[in-house]
Amino acid sequence: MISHLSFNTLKLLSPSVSLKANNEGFEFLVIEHKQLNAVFSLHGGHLIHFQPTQQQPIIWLSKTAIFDDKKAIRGGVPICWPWFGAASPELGEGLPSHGFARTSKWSIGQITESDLGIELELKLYSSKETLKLWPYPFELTLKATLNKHLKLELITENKGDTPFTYRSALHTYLNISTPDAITVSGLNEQFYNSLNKGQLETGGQTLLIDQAIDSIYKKSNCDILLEDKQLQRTLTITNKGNDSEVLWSPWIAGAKAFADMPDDGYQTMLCIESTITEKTGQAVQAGKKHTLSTLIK
Ligand code: TA6
Repeated sequence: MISHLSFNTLKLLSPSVSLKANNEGFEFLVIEHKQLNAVFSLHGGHLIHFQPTQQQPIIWLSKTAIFDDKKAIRGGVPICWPWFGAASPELGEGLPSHGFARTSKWSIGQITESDLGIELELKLYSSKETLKLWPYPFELTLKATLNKHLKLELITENKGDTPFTYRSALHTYLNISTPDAITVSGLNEQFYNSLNKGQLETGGQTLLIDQAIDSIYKKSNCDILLEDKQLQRTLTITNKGNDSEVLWSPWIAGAKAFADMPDDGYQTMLCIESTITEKTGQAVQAGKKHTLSTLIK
């Protein structure tokens, strides 16, 4: 999944965590622990690989993902924040889709490890650049708890003196064997179909993947299950702090249209995202925090 990437070690931060750089100098946290392997890009605060020991990778990464300081990396878990999709018009023109967090340089926070796994934080702070895009002081923390399971908590702290609202996605690209081997269950029956003018539609609680999908499901009141008959595994996804879940597959035409995804890339990925997509957004009072999370077991 990431064997095509090569890194040079810069610094050992903890027995299982190294700071490394690729040949272009972009920095990554590389975790090699007896329970798991994982890689985070500091560009975007972006988990690009997670594989529990003796298991198949959980997270998918495009083999043709572009690593530069402008583009969001195709695959992994992009951090869409402080908006989802297009920015609201009052914020101005020409703002990046899915917010600026996934194309910003994050810094390394706390790292703790034990025999059971790793807990680490990546941080993004408001700056004069971000204040031009979004006029609110903030502190954003991605807290990752890595063991046999993957838990990501995106903690938004309002560092200003006025409330703000945000929308967001932990835009998780999951690794699958092939679309016809998988079944998704546990979804809310109602979803907004972005491929049909955002119309509210009713679907079954179980979904087969046999065409392009871009659906914003109302929040499920139970875990979402991704069964993969060929990999002989069922992933259990528990989302908190979200108001919806997004399912996305670009399918054949979408994959072909992406320069950073192989034409057959759609066959081995499915996005199941923990999201805040309601028009009203999630309010965060001055000095307070809100957490959006996803737990994949
Ligand atoms: O989460 C689904 C979605 O909003 C789709 O509409 C599609 O745009 C996808 O995200 C990927 O967006 P990106 O900007 O990463 O190409």
